[in-house]
Amino acid sequence: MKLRLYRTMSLIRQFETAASRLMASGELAGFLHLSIGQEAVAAGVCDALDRDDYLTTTHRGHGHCLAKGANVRQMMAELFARAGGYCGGRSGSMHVADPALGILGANAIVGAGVPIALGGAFSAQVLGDARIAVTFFGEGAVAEGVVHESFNIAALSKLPIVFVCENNGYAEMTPVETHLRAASVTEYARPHRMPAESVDGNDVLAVRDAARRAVERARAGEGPTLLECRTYRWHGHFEGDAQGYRNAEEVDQWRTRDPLLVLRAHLDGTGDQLDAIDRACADEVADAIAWARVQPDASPDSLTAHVYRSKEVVA
Ligand SMILES: Cc1ncc(C[n+]2csc(CCOP(=O)(O)OP(=O)(O)O)c2C)c(N)n1
Repeated sequence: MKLRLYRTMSLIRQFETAASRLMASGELAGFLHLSIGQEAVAAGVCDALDRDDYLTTTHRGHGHCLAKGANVRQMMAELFARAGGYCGGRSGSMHVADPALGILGANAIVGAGVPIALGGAFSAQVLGDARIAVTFFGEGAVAEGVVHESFNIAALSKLPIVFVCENNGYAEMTPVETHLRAASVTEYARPHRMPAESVDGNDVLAVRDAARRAVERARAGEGPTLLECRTYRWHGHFEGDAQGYRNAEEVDQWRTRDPLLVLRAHLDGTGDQLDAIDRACADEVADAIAWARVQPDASPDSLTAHVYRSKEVVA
């Protein structure tokens, strides 16, 4: 299990490091928000999920999708805006979806993925299937009303959902201390009588244990849990961000708590195996880039496909 968690984190690290390089060289267009440094949250939470559980994520969601099992080639092709990408090259980095894996979508509107996951949890409850929903959001989303409305509905209806706040200390350029009064996001669970936990988001084992507890509660019909994972992003808010709002010492300090190194410390004596995993993940990402590069561009003719659906009623 620990090696599996390491592999997931290594894959995310390699994928996003490559994406950063591709953006810097001008091969990728648009905005790119990376989660390098936060890999333990994606790996730990998704390890506690089943394949068809629902998931929504944010503008910083590559890691969550990969940890849920997304196809690396299709993820990369989507960043390249190719027709072979997850959404035919239309979504780019910020709106990847894969219904077959329960991934109901990444979402560039802060907080907007939360009620979508709520809908997934509601449908699971109504249909009586065993699925649960997980929604990732940043601490910046906690200032959005829709997040609190979702907490309220989930708690009242005991919906099978886990709210995962990935607290990386900044909402764009704004430090959390200046946009939230509470010392911990978990305080917002209290009025809803919703269980909450705050964990070290750079320790994948701690994240996984807390996620398992929350997932078990959801599956047992005991309702929602709020999980705060305290972590840090190494890169700017987006690639190219000048980062005038923080200093290099702060970033360096968090780099010493690299989630991959934290797990390596738990896996004493397996260095060679872990190095081999890193190499295999690098190869997988290199293969995905080579594949994406030769896919056709998304056709402008298909621009409005899937945007509007008329008449057809879903029973
Ligand atoms: C409703 C809405 N308001 C503002 C923005 C602009 N915006 C994009 S990302 C972001 C900050 C998000 O911070 P957080 O939720 O903590 O996520 P992080 O970027 O740290 O992962 C903001 C304000 C937006 N996309 N949507």
